Amino acid sequence: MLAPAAVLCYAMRMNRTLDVATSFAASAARMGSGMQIAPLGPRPKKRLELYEFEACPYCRKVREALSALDLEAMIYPCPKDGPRFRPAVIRRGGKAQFPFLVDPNTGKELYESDDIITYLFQQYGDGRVPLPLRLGPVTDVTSMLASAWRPAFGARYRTAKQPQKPLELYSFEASPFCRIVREHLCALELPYVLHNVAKGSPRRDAFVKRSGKMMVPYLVDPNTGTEMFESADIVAYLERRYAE
Ligand SMILES: N[C@@H](CCC(=O)N[C@@H](CS)C(=O)NCC(=O)O)C(=O)O
Repeated sequence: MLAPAAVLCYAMRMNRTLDVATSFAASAARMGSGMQIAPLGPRPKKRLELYEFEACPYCRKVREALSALDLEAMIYPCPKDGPRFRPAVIRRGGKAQFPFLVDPNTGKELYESDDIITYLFQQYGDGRVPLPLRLGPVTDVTSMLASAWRPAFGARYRTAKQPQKPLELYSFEASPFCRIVREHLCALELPYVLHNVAKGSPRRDAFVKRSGKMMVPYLVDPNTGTEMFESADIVAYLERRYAE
């Protein structure tokens, strides 16, 4: 017998409205955390690196912090059974636990979402962690609820061709449309530069100059010269170009 979660996932693949609605529900569970920037501190010279997977509620908390702090990151997706970046985390940190943050500016390598979040706000914010990220069990439970709306997406590896150069995604964590794209990047284990452009981001002007309008998700694939808006089109492109 099919589990209810599997039935829901199958229905979502068939129905774009349901797909978007559940992604909205995931963002709503976190009350829009990761939509707006927080007070910013010093900017890192080198890009941060985050090993994570989309369905992991602890990883979501860290991605919300990156959006709030207007930080770019090199994202190494680590879906279950992923052959590339999971082993890299074990080699580097000693265990398969996610999220795992590497900050090449300070040499810090951290597990534990709360430790990572505190570190990021101390280093790159004003030291104060925003309320939605410092409510302990409430933060964790709402982040789990967000994942629960889309249980099977962005969790498991699907065989894919690897790009020579990492892709780039303009996004912010609370956007339900960005989530749909991140789920596919994650399942296909495609590494990407995450450009956060949450509301209030000083990067928005440069983004609009490049893309022509303020809308996310926006995917750049330097391997093919492709640049595109629209989550459904981006997903179709990723499937066509990289899924095997
Ligand atoms: N207390 C840790 C919990 C992290 C955690 O349990 N992560 C899960 C994913 S949600 C994990 O790494 N599981 C091992 C795996 O996916 O193989 C934190 O807040 O970072």
